[in-house]
Amino acid sequence: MTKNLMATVPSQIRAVSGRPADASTPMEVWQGLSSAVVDAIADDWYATTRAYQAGRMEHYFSAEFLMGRALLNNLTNLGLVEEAREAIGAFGQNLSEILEQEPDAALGNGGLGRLAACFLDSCATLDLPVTGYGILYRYGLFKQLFSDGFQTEHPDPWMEEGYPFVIRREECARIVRYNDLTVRAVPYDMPITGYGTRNVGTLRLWRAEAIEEFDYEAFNSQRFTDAIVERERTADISRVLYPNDTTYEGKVLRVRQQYFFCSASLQEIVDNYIAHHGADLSGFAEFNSIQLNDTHPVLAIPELMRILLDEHHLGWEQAWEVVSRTFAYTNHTVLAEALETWEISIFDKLFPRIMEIVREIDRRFRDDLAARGIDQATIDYIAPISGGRVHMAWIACYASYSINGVAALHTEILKRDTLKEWHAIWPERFNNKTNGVTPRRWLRQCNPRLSALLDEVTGSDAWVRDLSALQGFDGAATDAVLDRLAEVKRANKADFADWIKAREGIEIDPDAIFDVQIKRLHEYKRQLLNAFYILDLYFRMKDDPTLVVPPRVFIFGAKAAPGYIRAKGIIKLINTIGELINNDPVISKTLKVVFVHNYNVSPAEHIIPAADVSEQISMAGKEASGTSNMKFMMNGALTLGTLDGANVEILEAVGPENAYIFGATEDELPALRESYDPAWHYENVPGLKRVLDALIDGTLDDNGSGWFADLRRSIFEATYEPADVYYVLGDFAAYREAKDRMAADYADQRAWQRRAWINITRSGRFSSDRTISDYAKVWGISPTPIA
Ligand code: DL6
Repeated sequence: MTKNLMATVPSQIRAVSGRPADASTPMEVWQGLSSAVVDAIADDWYATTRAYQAGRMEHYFSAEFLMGRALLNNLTNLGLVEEAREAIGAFGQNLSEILEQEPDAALGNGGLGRLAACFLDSCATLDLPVTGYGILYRYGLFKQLFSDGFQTEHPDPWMEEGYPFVIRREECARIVRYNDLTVRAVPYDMPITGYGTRNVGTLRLWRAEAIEEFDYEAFNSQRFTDAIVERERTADISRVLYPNDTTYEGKVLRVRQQYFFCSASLQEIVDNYIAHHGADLSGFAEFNSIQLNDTHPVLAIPELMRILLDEHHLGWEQAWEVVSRTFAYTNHTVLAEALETWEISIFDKLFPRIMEIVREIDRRFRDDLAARGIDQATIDYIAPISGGRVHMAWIACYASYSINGVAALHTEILKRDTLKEWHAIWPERFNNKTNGVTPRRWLRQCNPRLSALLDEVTGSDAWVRDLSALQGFDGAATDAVLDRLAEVKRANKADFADWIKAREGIEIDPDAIFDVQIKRLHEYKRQLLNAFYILDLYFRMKDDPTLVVPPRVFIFGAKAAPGYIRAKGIIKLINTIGELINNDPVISKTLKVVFVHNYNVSPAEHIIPAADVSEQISMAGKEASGTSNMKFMMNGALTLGTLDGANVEILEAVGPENAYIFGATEDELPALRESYDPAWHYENVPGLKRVLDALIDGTLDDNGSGWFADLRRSIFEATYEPADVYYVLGDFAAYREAKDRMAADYADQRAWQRRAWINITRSGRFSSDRTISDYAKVWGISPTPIA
């Protein structure tokens, strides 16, 4: 393979650019090198596909795959980084620069989509027969810029310049039929390499195309608009991730998207079953299982029923038996969006036959539950159809043989609360699968210095495939190793400071504490609590110039949903606090605030290896799991967090002396809330009055938007939610104490490094290899190595 790459890179570049490699642009070199990688794995990819198709397979259905960049990930997995460096160095190019040419494949929003990407990496590494199915969105998640500190959104045409890591499979195209439209679903396959294996898995992404390129007759008759209208209506289906669904038409488009990839994928899976196991579909579930990544792919349930009933003529009971042994469902949030529902009229409009099947599922469900003695109110609440809407989560719970949450606490909340009616009837379906992240991308690839240290200390790279092996090296933290660890972090921070200077124009001190909160902007994640702390610290320093404050850089990265005004208000607030602090000639010597614009997978790869502190401060009970908490831990940052999601398990793994945990717990909150009065906290908790008043007294300028006053109102006034619904003021004192203590502790660098080391060595259970090995038991699949 090595020889291959060296030999093929120049010709692949020539094929892309039409010029010799040394006269090609960096983008062309990226494309040529990427094509050479795909070429190098092509035979193994084909062999893996063949091997998997013959046996039992898992199919991972997800509306999101937040893949990030592919080239370095593949080179890392294949052990080809040095060869690639050499191959392009031969004509004067620099690998790091070439890698920066690659756009992020931002085909997801956040945690759920990135989790799907980590899972594919683990499946490939573990030789597991798993294929991902989703949509090839033409535009990834919007590009975020700041204008006067306000988020602005811009299109992200990520593959417009050509993207060698997807291969169009024209011969595998399918037809997807709606009542009002028939489209072609054309698959684009992305190879998924694993570490230390020849197996290459597949992510199959469908693109919607018109059956005919355009209406030639209309075009010839000078009706140019008519000629292209149908084509554009079809292209809309795979144009954007999560179209704005505040309008009815937007909702119709979302449902169309969901059906689109479910239908195309199922057609292929059924055809593959027939090709290998014959036309009797009653045995389908022996060879196939489908994981529903949240409710977005739940339409696959009635669609598989339709295929079995109408195209393969199984009886209802027989078809339902197959379906209910095929699907497994993961819930990713306890927030309202977990319970996705759609107006019946949308289903009637798009696919009356699917709606007919859903009605029949609903009728039988009601009979089934009544026969089990369930009361009518419960039946009405959890029925697939109620209140004129189709309830996707309820269909998923009814049809799935397995239902899981994504961290222990989250699964308990599902059983006790969100899905309690289901748990009461089918407790055996429920299980927990705590999330994990791939140590290939999130340590090996993004932190080569720490990787090299781990190789050295452990004596090999075996930890890359078995992260739990690091635990045996808890005691290896000699002074010499801790010195090296400190050097690694210092060098990563210096690199990061350069990157920030170039990207955001802000100078930061690599010796300051890098305190990081990177995640989607949502009120429950409480970026506002962090902002209040920073502002309070600023006021404390202004009031008392003798106050000893360790130098700190507060780093944020977050996109807010375009229609989520309050979240956008929090972004504006953080940027405004940043302006105030970064421009203060005295305070800016000690504090800096950096909001990394357009936060995505590749910025995370720069940020995480440089972090000292991992902010995981959601209100307890609201963050299903979190995964950045795991990435930080693996890279030696200490968690400052609430007992929420997977933080609970991180704390269990590292022990209380190696993390900073604060705030109300999930079981304390209901009682605390009963007597909770934000106004009391405002008056009595040190620091809060000044901070909250700064939102309206002219200290901070929101450019006349009124957004800061709205944030303040959300704290004091109950509207459709209770005042301060996420308990920001309630947890402020505990947060301030923990964060101040943490900053003071940082001064003892040796003790800090020792705790960082424990975080790294105990991160094994947060590898997605562990998560996927757990899922593999539910899926009933086993490793299928090709060599
Ligand atoms: O399970 C992946 C990820 C969790 O780590 C986060 O805690 C959770 O917020 C996120 N959930 C979503 C919501 N999706 N829906 N629907 O992204 O999932």
